[in-house]
Amino acid sequence: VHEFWSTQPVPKSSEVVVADGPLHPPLAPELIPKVPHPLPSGMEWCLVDIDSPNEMNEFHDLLLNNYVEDADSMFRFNYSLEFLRWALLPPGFNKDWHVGVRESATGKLIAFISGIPVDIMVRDKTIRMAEINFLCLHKDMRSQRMAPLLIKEVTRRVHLVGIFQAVYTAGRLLPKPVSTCRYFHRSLNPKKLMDTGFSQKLDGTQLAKLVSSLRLPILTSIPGLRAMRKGDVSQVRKLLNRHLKTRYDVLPVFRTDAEIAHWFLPREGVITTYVVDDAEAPGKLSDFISFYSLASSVLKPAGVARSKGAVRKPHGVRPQTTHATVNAAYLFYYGTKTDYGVSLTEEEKLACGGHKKEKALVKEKENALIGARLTDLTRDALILAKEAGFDVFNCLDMMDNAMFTRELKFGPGDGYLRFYFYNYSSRSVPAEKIGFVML
Ligand code: JJ1
Repeated sequence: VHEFWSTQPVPKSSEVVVADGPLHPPLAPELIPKVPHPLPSGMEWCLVDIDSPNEMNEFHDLLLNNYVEDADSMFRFNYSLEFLRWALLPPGFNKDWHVGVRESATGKLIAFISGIPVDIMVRDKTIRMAEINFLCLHKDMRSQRMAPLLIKEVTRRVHLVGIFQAVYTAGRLLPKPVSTCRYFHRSLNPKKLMDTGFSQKLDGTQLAKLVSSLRLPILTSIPGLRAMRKGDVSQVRKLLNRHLKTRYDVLPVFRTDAEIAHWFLPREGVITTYVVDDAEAPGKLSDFISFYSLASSVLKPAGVARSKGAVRKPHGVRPQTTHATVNAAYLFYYGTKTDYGVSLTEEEKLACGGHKKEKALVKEKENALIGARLTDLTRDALILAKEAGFDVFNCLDMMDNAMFTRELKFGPGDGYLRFYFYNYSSRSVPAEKIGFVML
């Protein structure tokens, strides 16, 4: 069934993985081709220079018209130029991993795939990987078996620097996910979401009820909450690495302050990070939370062409096309010290009567504290996102997110995100143990 994936080092869909490890060992250098895989005639490989405004415009355009859509083709991701620079130029990036394909005759950019380096921990092992993203083929080039060529070419370039594992996500089901996460959405602008078809149509009374049930406080509630700045970088690194390592089974390792500065220092229209600067110990951070900005274009619904003579759907079922985009904030990473030093009272220990039960009770107390804290942090993030003009706040059911989605009135979406490894077979990981966010 999978003409391409059945030739690749990934587990078969039918396979139940019982132990973790690479599917093949590192390749000897002489086995890695030194020149690109051939392309069909009329096409050629290129690099997309992320520092070139012209080339970035071409790349941005390719994504704007051809990148990921929802299942009903009502919305398409609309990554901004500044966002793409942020995503593709982290410390240690490799320009050879910003791979494009051009049409020889016209020079037009018709396909793209990228990688960035990342250290991923899978349970107790840390593995240098390529994080593969932004695979995009022009709509006119679909079903020409081009995606396998792009994947093989970026793989070759990753192999050349001695990296033999990769991580990637897709909405689609491929062989074989290490984890499946579901999207959750928290409406901040219910009227606009309804008008664009992002959420269910309601009549006036229902909408009024919904608006009132979704009302948020005007002001954030956590004392000492403020935007992150340069001086916070090294504390955020420790807070984040510790949170990820103690809570999850799949997580990135942030090795340097430069990486934290890159991924978390606020960039307008791209990434927002707030820290909690403890009033009792000024300068000592207790928590942080971050979200990134990713709009989706509202696509013209089929059969609702606005040209003259178009067949009009009856009023009421026709989504209004007055909004060009839905502005979404996506929850990125967070960290909290809230669970430090949870201990049992003497009574609780006595009632436990066993080391195992004591540990379970400590975990339970930690979870209750963390859940309450993350609820407060995320509620404040919702308030900040609404204030900043976002229409919806999105997250997945990964990390500890299920601890607050219900109380904060997130609802499940119709999209899923599956996590995959290349050349690493891993036992499956439940969504709440995934601690790695892909853009
Ligand atoms: O955004 C998504 N779904 C929306 C819109 C659905 C439109 C009809 N298909 C959705 N809306 C319901 C919102 C409602 C708000 C109030 C609370 C209850 C819910 O469900 C979905 C995610 O749910 N997005 C996509 O499908 C986009 C693609 C996702 C896969 C991404 C793959 C990335 C690969 C590269 O790394």
